[in-house]
Amino acid sequence: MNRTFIDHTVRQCRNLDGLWDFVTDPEDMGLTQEWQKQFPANHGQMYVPACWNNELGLYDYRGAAWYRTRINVSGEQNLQIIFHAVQGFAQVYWDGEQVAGHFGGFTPFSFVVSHAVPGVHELVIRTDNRLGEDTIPYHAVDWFHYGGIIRPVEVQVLPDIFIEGLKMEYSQGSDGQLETSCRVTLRSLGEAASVPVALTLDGVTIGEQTVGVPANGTVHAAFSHTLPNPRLWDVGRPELYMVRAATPEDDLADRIGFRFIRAAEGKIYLNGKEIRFQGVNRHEEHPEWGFAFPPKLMTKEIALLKELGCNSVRGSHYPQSPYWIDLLDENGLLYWSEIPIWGAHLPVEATGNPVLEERARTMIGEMIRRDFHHPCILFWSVHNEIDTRSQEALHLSQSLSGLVRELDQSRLVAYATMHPLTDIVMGCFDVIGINYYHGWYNGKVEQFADMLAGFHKHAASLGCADKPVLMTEFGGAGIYGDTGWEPRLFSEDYQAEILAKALRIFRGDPKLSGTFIWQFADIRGDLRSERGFFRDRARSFNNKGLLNEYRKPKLAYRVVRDIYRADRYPLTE
Ligand code: ADA
Repeated sequence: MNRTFIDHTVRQCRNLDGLWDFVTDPEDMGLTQEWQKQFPANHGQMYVPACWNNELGLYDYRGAAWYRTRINVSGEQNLQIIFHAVQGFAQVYWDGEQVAGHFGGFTPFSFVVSHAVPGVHELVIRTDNRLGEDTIPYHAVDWFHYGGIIRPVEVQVLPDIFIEGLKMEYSQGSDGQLETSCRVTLRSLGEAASVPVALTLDGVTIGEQTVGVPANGTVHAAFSHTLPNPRLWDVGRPELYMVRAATPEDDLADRIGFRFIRAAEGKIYLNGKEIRFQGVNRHEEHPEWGFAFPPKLMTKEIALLKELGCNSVRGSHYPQSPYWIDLLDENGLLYWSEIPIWGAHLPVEATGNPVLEERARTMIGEMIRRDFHHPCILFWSVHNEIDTRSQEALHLSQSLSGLVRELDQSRLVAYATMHPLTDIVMGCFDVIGINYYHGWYNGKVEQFADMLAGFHKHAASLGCADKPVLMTEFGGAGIYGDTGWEPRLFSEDYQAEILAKALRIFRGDPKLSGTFIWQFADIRGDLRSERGFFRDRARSFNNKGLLNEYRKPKLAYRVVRDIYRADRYPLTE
């Protein structure tokens, strides 16, 4: 399942889940030997979607790997093949010819085969999950960098005139109604033609027009509609609508929620009501599935978040599954979405690399295009812990925040800094996130009060006192099961103590709009650092989860639950 709802009822779609032919290419011979034309006979098999690292013998394989499957086309057909996410740099071949390429691991890409002839066709993909100086993320990153086709590959049969896209925007009318405008993009794979297009909202027709589509071209059709008495989406009140475009031969549906976000005077308002965030950071990772995270476990995680008393989640640090974000929409939980510029070990000169900037701009475009209609997403965040004291970071922040504002004026532009007292980029953003680990990496947890006082002073000196600020990361490690009578480093007791003391300070600061604890669950990771204060990744995991990697609660989960559920922030229920 790619979504929690059906996005096509007319168009034929199916996922190519299952065993594909598979072979690693550690010597990088496949391109010169043209494996796309002559797949190695000694290949094995790999499940799609999956991470190859979860298979025997491939745990820490980083490099190129090749996949092959076959698609039987019965009659002449137009096909669209969608890769919902492939880790790394991917090159795609159809019957031996390259038809697509994509960089990055968490956003979809696709290609169309126009008028495929009947018979068996070969789909081959080469992907390389190595990270380097100008990859996103940079090669030093604090999670286990899996490889593979981590989300479904989908085949769709298209008519000659098909619906390529749907984008609905909306604004508040003078007396509570909504003014909606929807752009439907149609594309022709053959002759020019005129097609009738109907647009519905929850099954009610809100627009009909006949649209002329040029031969082998695309056209945008605009629909506007006033929606009286809209049911606004809100925390704990997941009011959702299905918007659907249809022609006699095709259809495309997406789900939308209507709500209004505003940042002003240091606060964040949702539908005019101040929101204070009670959140956690969530990696979409599990030791047995890697990044190929099973939908069943996502539903359990929603339950664990609501049990914890959360009203929000930060998707650290990359675009997460559409299915997951659908669940957040359906449960009235707020969401912070970001691209994976993980900057704690990113050198300043790499921050200024134009290749990195261009790749980041592409990823931002793909993230926003894919997730534009999700009401739960309030923030688009463009980088995490780059050196925001540098001119390079300022240039990158201006470029990326500017792009987000071009693409989407309905959400807040954010970032997370680990230099709150010396940051020079905060003026580019609507919301400031602070990642700081007093009580773990440095100092005592009580020092958070001074850090915040210093930050507010620094923000005011930059003319940014009116920008809302969130603690987007803080915490410490607790090894699951390590409990005792004294709060030792790495004990569950000490982890719980840090969080209880930090939350008391943060929730007492009226200038803070909320907290995202680092982190929801333990994740694999073996980032090393020579810096004395850096706590190593015991057992090759990042152990700062409130839950262990199998989603079993530590003492910290119970302590945070008592705090998050005690106050009457707008909770989900
Ligand atoms: C940083 C980073 C996280 C994680 C965390 C930690 O804040 O953003 O991804 O690495 O530190 O555990 O140290």
